[in-house]
Amino acid sequence: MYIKLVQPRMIKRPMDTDLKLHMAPPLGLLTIAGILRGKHRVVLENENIERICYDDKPDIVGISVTVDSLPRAVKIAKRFRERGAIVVAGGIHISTAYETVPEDAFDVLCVGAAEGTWDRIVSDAENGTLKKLYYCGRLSGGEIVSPAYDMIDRSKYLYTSVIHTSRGCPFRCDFCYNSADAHQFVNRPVPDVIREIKMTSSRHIMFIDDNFAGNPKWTKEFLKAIMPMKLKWQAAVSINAAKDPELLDLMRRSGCQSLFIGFESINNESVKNVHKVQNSTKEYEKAIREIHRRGIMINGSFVFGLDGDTAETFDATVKWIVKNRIETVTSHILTPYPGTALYDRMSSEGRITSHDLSKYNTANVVFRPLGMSAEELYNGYLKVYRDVYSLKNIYRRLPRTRSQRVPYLLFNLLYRKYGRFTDGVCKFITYQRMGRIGEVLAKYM
Ligand code: B12
Ligand code: SF4
Repeated sequence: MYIKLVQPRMIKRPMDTDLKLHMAPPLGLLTIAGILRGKHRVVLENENIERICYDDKPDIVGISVTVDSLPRAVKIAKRFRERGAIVVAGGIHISTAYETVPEDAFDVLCVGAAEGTWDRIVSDAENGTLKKLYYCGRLSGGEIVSPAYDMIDRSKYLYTSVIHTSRGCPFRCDFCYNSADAHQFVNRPVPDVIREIKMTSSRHIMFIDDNFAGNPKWTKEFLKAIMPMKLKWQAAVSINAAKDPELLDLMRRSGCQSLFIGFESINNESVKNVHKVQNSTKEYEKAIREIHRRGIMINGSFVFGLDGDTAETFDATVKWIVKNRIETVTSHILTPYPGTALYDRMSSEGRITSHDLSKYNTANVVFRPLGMSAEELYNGYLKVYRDVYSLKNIYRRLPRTRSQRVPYLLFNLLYRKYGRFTDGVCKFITYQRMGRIGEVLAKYM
C-alpha cells in the first residue's frame, strides 16, 4: 500500500519566528514510518517545512493531530478524502479527546500509540474491514519502535538528534494532556535508547520526554550508562528532580547543559489549584540554586491566567525570573485542552469563551479568567516576553558560570531577541548548519 504521513502546520505565536517551524522533526510520524516501511511505501510530509502534495494517490493518509492543529487537520483530510484516500487521525489530541472530534472529519480515529494500532489498521484496510476507532491499550517500553531517523531531511531542521526515553508522565496536572485516562507513563529499555543515540551520530542530544526524570531510579541507571559517551544533553523534568542531589550530580557528570522545568507559577495557590502536587513554590529558589551550582542552565516554563493570578502576577514573575537568573523562559496562557481535568472544570463553570481549537496554542485567551480581564491576561503575557528578553534583562540574567554564557547569549539573542534575523541567515546556510554552529560555539567557549 502507499501510505502518506502528514504533519499539519502549526500556528505561530506573536513572538515566534520560522525558527520554531524548523525546530525538530515530527517523531510521532517518524515512528509510524519505522513501523510500516519495508512492508509498504511510506512518504512523510511536514507542512511546517514543505507544501503538502495532493496530486499523488495515497491509499491511506495518516495525520498527526495536536489540539491546536485539529482544524487544519480536518481541512487536509477533506482534500485527501475527495481524492479517494482513507484518512486516519491519531496523536496527542485524538488520544486525549477523540469523542470531541467532529464525527465525519476522518475515516478512522486512533487512540494511543501507533505501535499498537497501525498494523491492524493497514491489514483491515486491505481486507475491507476497517473500523472507525482503534485503541492501543497499554504499551510496554520494549514495544516502542525507533523513529525512522534516516528519513529526516537534516538541512531543514535546527535539531535532529531528538530522542525520547519514555512516554507520558507519572503526574496528572489538571491542564496537561496527561490528566486524561488514555495516557500512561512508561520508560524504554536503556539499551534501546542508547542504540538510538548512536544512530544520530551526534553528541548533542535533546531528550524530548514530558518528564525525563519521571522515574528517578530509571533515570539514574540511564545516566550512568551514557556517562562514557561524553554527550551534551538537555531535557524536561519536573521540579522534584532538584530535591535529589544524587540525580543532579549524575546529570551534571553525564553532560546535562540545561533543564526545562515547569514552575508554572510563583504563587502557591495558583499551583495547588491545578493539582501540580510536586511543585511547592517555597522550594523553588533552593531548587534553582542546586541546579545552577552544578553548571546546568534552566529553561523555566510559566502559565498565566491560573485562578490565583491577578494583573500584578506578570511583573512579579518577571522580577523573580531576573532575580533568580533563569536563563530562558517559555510562557503560556492557561489553555483548557478538551479531555483534560481543567477543561471539565472550566466547562462546568461555564467559563470557556471560545471553542475554536486553532486558538488553543497557549497564545490566546479562550476562557474567562478570575483575577483579571481577558485583555489584561493577553497583554500581560506579551509583556512578560518583552520584559524577560529586553537587552537590560538579558544582561541582568547573565549566568554566573562563564562556560554557560555563550549558549545563553546564543539562545537569548539569536533565537528570542533577533530570531527573524537568524531565520533569514538559516534560509541561506540551512537550519542544520545554524544548529551545528550553535553547538560548536557553545562547546569551545
Ligand atoms: C518536540 C515537541 C515540539 C516541537 C516539535 C514538534 C514536532 N514537529 O513534532 C516544537 C517545539 C516545535 C513544538 C511546538 C508546539 N507544541 Co509541542 N511538543 C513536543 C513534545 C515535547 C514531543 C513530541 C514528540 O516528538 N513526542 C514523541 C512521539 C513519539 O510521540 P507522539 O507524537 O505522541 O506520537 C505517538 C502517538 O501520539 C501516536 N501518533 C502520533 N501521530 C499519529 C498519527 C496517526 C495517524 C496515528 C494513528 C497515531 C499517531 O503514535 C506515536 C508513536 O507511538 C510534546 C510532548 C511529548 N512528550 O509528546 C509536546 C506537545 C506535543 N506540544 C504541545 C504544544 C501545546 C505545542 C505548541 C502549541 C506550543 C506553543 N505554545 O507554541 C506548539 C505547536 C504544536 C503543533 N501544532 O505542532 C502539547 C500538545 C498538547 C495537546 N493536547 O495537543 C504537547 C503534548 C506538550 C504538552 N505536554 O502539553 N512541540
Ligand atoms: S509534570 Fe508536566 S508533563 Fe507531567 S503532568 Fe504535569 S504538566 Fe504534564
